[in-house]
Amino acid sequence: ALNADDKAHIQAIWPSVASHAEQYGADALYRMFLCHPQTKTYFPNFDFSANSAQLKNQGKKVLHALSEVVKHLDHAEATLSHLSDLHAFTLRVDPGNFALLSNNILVVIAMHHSDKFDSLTHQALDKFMNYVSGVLTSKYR
Ligand code: ZNH
Repeated sequence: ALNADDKAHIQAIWPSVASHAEQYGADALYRMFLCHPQTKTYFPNFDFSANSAQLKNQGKKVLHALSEVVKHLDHAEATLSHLSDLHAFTLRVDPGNFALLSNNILVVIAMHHSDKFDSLTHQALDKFMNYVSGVLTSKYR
């Protein structure tokens, strides 16, 4: 679970991320699709080209969901309950794919904020993405 230090590191860097939600989200998805083409299968009829309107739209949704969790770090399950149902029951995304997107989100944040991305922030964000992924895949059976 996230400790007080993790939470402090996440909250310290997150405003820099949230103010570029659409761009960072779209970039992270673009890189995930590029490096792991199998993840494209969940998005039929999708425009995977860099900066496409669909990439931006989906990227913004994903990052906004993460921002909501950052606002309620002690209540992630409740905050993500609807998305947890959606991913488990409707989308049925292979749980392994969450780590792929998570890593690409970290890469994009690190590229843009290398000054703030020290090792403890890296660790905290990694734990955060693991935590969110765990909640989003908790209803699978
Ligand atoms: Zn997901 C959707 C989030 C991961 C796939 N997503 C979605 C949304 C959101 C999210 C917010 C929207 C919803 C509504 O609209 O209601 N995701 C998310 C997050 C994460 C994720 C936060 C992590 C962390 N996903 C994921 C993955 C995948 C996915 C990994 C695969 C690969 N999603 C998806 C899909 C969808 C979604 C397919 C649907 C889309 C449409 O509809 O268009």
